[in-house]
Amino acid sequence: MRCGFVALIGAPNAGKSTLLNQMVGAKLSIVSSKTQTTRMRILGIVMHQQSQILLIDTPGIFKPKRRLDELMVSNAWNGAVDSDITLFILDVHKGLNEEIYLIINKLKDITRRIWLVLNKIDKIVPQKLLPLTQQVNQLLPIERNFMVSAKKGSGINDLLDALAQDIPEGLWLYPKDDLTNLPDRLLAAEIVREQIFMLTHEEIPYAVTVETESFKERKDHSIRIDLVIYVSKPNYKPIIIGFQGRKIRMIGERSRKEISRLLERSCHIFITVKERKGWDRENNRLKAIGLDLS
Ligand SMILES: Nc1nc2c(ncn2[C@@H]2O[C@H](COP(=O)(O)OP(=O)(O)OP(=O)(O)O)[C@@H](O)[C@H]2O)c(=O)[nH]1
Ligand SMILES: [Mg+2]
Repeated sequence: MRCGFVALIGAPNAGKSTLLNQMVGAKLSIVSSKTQTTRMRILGIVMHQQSQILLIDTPGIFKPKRRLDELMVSNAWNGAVDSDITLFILDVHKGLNEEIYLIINKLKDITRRIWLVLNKIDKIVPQKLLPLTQQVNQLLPIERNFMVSAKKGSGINDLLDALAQDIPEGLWLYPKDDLTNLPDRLLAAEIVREQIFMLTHEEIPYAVTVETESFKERKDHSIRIDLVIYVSKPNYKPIIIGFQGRKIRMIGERSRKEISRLLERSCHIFITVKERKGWDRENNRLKAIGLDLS
């Protein structure tokens, strides 16, 4: 029996959450085409052979500007420090840039076992992969190299086989059928936040947080979930609500379908939008989205 923590570290948008979902086989971590989608650490549990692989998806590493950003980045690095193996996820289409060099330099200090995962290989010609692998290997003590397409699912099984064989021996920490330790109320709020990332633009997704206010099972076993979307400025409220409430209805309807699928239950979703200036500096709001403030 083996059990170990494996952190997914990389730049924003590298495909970490897509990779976690693909490895777990369930949509646990939200994904969008925008950067800085993931805000907290998400645990995904994979049973592979006789191993329990505990994957930690982390926020992308970027230059923090506000307190929320700083906490996102420190939560990501803590994920790497706590892990047995760190997967360094690199978007091959973007290649190396200043942002990546900063991550590489910090990864060196963490002195953990680092595996390189070149992602989005479906987007470039195969001839470019080897030079990129060599470049990164010259800069970091990489133990193993993998080439995957998290979106298409290619290369994932090889990565899982290798992790299953290499994580430390030990008892499983979670029941073998569990997929995550995240409470359903947090997963529900994240799915609503994902819809906001998909349906709004520019600064709006970053000015928003979502919390579940109540989560109740009804007599017919369906679930009623009341959520609140906090926006940092009053003029963002009508944008989220949309003309005649169309946007918020769309957010609610799409979220309902996703949450029902994830929880395998029929769900009823009620969303309120509230202005809350400075929510991104409030400890309680930051804790509510799963960030570790210490
Ligand atoms: N073509 C292609 N697109 C991918 C692949 N993996 C991820 N993507 C896309 O890349 C974008 C970002 O994916 P995410 O999984 O949200 O990236 P992330 O690294 O978790 O991003 P942050 O949470 O912001 O740090 C999404 O539009 C994905 O669909 C891949 O293998 N191939
Ligand atoms: Mg992510």
